[in-house]
Amino acid sequence: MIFQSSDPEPIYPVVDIYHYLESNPFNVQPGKTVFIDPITEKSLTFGQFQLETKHFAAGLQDFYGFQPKDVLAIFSYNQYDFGVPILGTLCAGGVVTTVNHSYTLEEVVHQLKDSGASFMVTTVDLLPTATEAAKICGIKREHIFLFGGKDEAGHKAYQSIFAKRLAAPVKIDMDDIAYLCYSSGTTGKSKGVMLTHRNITSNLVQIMSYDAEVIKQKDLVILGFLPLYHIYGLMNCLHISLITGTETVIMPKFDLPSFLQNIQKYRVTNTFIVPPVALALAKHPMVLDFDLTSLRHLACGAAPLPKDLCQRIEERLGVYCRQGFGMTEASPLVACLRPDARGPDGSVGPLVAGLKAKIVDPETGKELGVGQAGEWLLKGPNVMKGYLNNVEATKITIREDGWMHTGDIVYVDEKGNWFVVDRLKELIKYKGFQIPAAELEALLVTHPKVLDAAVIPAYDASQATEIPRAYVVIQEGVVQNDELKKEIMEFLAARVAPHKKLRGGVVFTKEIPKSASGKILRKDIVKIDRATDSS
Ligand code: 4UU
Repeated sequence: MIFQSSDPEPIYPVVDIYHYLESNPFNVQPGKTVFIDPITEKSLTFGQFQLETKHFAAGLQDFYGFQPKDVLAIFSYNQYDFGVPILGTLCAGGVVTTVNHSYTLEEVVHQLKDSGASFMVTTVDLLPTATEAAKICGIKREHIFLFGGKDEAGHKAYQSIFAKRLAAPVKIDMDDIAYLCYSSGTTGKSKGVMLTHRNITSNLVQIMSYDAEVIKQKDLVILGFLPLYHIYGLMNCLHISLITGTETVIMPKFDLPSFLQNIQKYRVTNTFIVPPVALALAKHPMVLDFDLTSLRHLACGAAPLPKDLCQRIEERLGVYCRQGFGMTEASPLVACLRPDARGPDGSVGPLVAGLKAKIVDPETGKELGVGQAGEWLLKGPNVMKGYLNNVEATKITIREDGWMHTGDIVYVDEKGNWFVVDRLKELIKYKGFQIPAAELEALLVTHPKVLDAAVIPAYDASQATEIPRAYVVIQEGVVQNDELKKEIMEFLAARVAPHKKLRGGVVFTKEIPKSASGKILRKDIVKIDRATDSS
């Protein structure tokens, strides 16, 4: 049985991302502010944004020989002008890969190498990691530019390479890659998700078609604190802002007091949150110290939202918080509750228009119907082209029949509202950030005292988030005590970005259960863990 939205199939753009975004708001309101830095109060209007992207694109071409399909990496925390080098690169026919700014050297190297990046924009404080990684990956020193507006430490600000001329249009095919966002998908290490111009522009139209009621309101202000390197922030706090002409306040990173202060100061109407922020809005006493009456629209996604939180937020703030479901591989929005109609508690809402879905039994592949839980399969113009340089992983995820396997277990009710009940894939989500279990396992077994390891999601209700917990088999004769647990946690912490730390702790075990083919039987460990977890 194939499920789809009851809304008509949207009319998709047939122009590349840059020209699609440019076709709408820039020319209409060139003087309107689009991005604001709440700390320095620096801002960009649409007109400035449009000019700067084109000067940057021309600078890349004229002074650095930038060619279509060249890859530029953005390795930075949020900046109010984050979008300039990104859209500039797309305008020049290039590809953008966005790198998590908290990554370790090894993690950055993995992404730069894998994506084939030959240019980078970063910040002064990230330069030690950026330059070291660039050296290892063969990226020229002079190809590393800076955010912050100043030439520093021998590197040019990206504004310093602006050409006098504006870039001329480059021929771009709709199926050319625009973004390489990294995701672990259903299994293994993080992989380059190839998102094309068609994927992104289609999802923009899909989002806008169900959110038409919201977009019509011309006086909106978005607060963007989600990391812009991740597809959730990249789409909602950058592309949507540009296409809808919405003023957007870009926070460098999240902290609760600044978040609340910014809503009050800028009379923010819309913000996109993750479950731990929903928890704070529902329960934290500090929330009541601020005037949040400007808020009209709250959307929450990236990880499961505990059921009662939306109701508590509405009781407290008078704002309906609707849940959405996205994934990098779907560019990203798959389903979301409507702004104008209440969905059932705990649901991620109906599918976006133009996206088809099936539910299949993960064991037998048999198609299931309404009310039956199984793996969510998707097909539509927003589904990725595949994983870069990884035919195997692509084949496992997008099967021959064209259906993409999400690795999520869901069911749908008779009204077309979807519910996520479990995750089949290895992925663990800490506050919405991806933690590939296989990556941590591979590192753990390099510890001299660890024989074998499996990492599973535990849950921390006090923060409304999953946390990774390691089950480890220790070498014979080694004393197993709290000291050793600490040693293993510190060993891992020194090798991964902070969000991947073993916050769920270490559990000693005699054996890691595995299938005949050697696959870790994670579900069996999770079952034991849930039965014994007293935390
Ligand atoms: C249970 O998390 C994202 C994208 C999130 C997003 C984007 C645009 C949310 C709303 C929006 O408007 O992408 P990834 O690739 O980091 O992680 C994808 C995985 C999913 O497969 C699922 O396992 O994150 C999990 N996930 C959720 N799980 C995402 N949203 C939800 C959710 N409930 N609401």
